[in-house]
Amino acid sequence: AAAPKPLPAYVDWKNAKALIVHSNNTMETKRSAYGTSVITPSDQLYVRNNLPPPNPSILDDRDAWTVAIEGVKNPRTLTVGELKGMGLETTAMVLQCSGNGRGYFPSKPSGTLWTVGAAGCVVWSGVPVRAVVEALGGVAAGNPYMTGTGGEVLPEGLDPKSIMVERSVPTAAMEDALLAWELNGEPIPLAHGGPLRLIVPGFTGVNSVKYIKRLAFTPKESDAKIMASSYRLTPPGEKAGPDKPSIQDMSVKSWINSPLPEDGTLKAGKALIEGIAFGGITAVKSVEVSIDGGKNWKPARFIGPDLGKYAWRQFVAEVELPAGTHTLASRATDVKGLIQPEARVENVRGYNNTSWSDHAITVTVA
Ligand code: MSS
Repeated sequence: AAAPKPLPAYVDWKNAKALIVHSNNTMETKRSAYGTSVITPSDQLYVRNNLPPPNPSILDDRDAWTVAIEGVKNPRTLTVGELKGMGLETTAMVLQCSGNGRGYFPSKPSGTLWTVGAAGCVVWSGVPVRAVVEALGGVAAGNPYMTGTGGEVLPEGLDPKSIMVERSVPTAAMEDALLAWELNGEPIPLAHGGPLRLIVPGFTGVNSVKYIKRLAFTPKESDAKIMASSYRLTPPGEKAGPDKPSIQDMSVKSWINSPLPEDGTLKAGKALIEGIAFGGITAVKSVEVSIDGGKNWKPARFIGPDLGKYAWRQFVAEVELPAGTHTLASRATDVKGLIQPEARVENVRGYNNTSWSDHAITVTVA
């Protein structure tokens, strides 16, 4: 087998043993590394950059970083130092790439073939966007979108719209959104968007724009490629474009982290099935497990603290495993009663895979 790729320099502080390095800009957490203590340590958290990260010197004076707030009654450019005096909130949430689970699409869509690891449950601290907006007189009329622009310096000679990271979400999402400077108790590392990141809880990762330079309330969605045609739920054979649904809020999902096939042959008898479950834009209510590929289900029990509706819950279920080969699956339900589906929704780029069947695992017991 080929030697694992080494960690790129900007993430040399990460735990290499817990990560699968796909490329310089894409690394996922190993399924076996999630543990059972709810929070994903920053050094095990996945990384996904559409562009190479900015020069680390942007962290030299974090409080001096500026963000332009537009589309409010009194637009202003604010420093991180000023934002720190405007309000404070801490939110635990699932950060998950839109393409997490893409590796289970038989069509092998273009893009990173993540399995479960482009996701983590992390804690952000920052100022609520609604507090900033209120201080600047409120959203100016006629702006149904909140548009965040990343601070990467774009390579010359290319159409900026074709590469810039700029995403629009409904203005209503500002209610729970943060302009964050802290991740899991530390200043946000460069890889995760420091010095300042827009956090949109309940939405897929791409909507939480790193190195945010501009937060604008706008009459239209951004026409940058990453908004207009990328991250769209495009049915097979059709062409991506603004008419297709944008990948935004997440829905109910779960998966098992233990036991795993790489644990080798298990001993027949009592076994504990462990995993994680989350609701996405709503809270998760319950989760069930199956040891026969989804024919029969039994309830699992949540363990650990409940960190709010945007966080994931970890679960455990005690089962009896007879000798043989078993397909273990988990299936979550959210507070609205939506059940994690058996099948993925087929789409060209392999987004939003919540299929319990795709995430099932097969173990051998003797
Ligand atoms: N931001 C910016 N500025 N840039 C880039 O590239 N990416 C995205 C987000 N944000 C970006 C941003 C994505 S796409 C994702 S996922 C996320 O981010 C990730 O995160 P981390 O921290 O993990 O790396 Mo898919 O949906």
